[in-house]
Amino acid sequence: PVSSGTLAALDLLQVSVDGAVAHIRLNRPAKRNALSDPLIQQLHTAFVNLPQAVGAVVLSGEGEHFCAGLDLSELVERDVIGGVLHSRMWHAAFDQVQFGRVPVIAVLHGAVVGGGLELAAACHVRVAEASAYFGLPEGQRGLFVGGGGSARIPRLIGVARMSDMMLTGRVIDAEQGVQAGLAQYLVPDGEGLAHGIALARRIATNAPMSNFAVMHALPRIADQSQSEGLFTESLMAAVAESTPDAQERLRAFLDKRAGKVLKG
Ligand code: 1HE
Repeated sequence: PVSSGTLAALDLLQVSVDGAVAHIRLNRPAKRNALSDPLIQQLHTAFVNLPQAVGAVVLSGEGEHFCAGLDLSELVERDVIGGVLHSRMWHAAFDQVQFGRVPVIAVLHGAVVGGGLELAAACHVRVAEASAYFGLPEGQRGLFVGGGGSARIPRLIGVARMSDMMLTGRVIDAEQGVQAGLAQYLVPDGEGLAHGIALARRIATNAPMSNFAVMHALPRIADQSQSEGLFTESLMAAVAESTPDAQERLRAFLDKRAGKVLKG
């Protein structure tokens, strides 16, 4: 665990750094890691203050569930402008997750619902333990998504699947979630963290420019027309391949000092 500084002061998160991997854990288990305003602000703070040595982050939840979504106890007194600003605060925080400096791997177990699924959708890779389940109970609660879910979740699973989840309250289990594209890895209960950390270690060995391109260029290219996307791709490719890092990695392969691409 980090012992001093900005990250150590965050009481609703547990942050530890081991070499190139930071582990950020939602730490409000008594409330099922419900996302209160202070927790959203602490997530924002944590992601903008990652130590320079960190090359990837693992995000998980303490207790029985990843995250129960919006803290419903805070909603009762909010007026319209308060609601807009609240949603924009979530957007600012989750933007730091998706468009920050390093890739984020979410490790999911138990409830991944409402705003919890919105948070997971802002991450770059999702690992689901068998216990994980996904739901969007906003319809049931008289709400709409406000944490970026309407922009991010259809990009993972399509508008039809998200509409079904919101309209019918359908809950999707871990296996169905992986099939639908909500998560990329399905692992037995208790193995998610080790799996997520192993992925993060591997991701952190990539060239920083390649990781940056995947995080920042890929989703934007997907939003562009084919013609604009191909042009952006060429620019990004030229930037990446002309870094000293890329040059050295290419030389290493040609000198037979680098690993081959092997299956398994
Ligand atoms: C909460 C919250 C919460 C639990 N806000 N306090 N999200 C939801 O609609 C999900 C609501 N929560 C649940 O359905 C269940 O709590 C769970 C399935 C997640 C977990 O069940 P369980 O049996 O393990 O826990 P519990 O007994 O229901 O809850 C334990 C405590 O956490 C209890 O408080 P206590 O003081 O009585 O001990 C719960 O009230 C509290 N708790 N979830 C506040 N969400 C930007 S827009 C996003 C919109 C949304 O996210 S809508 C979806 C909201």
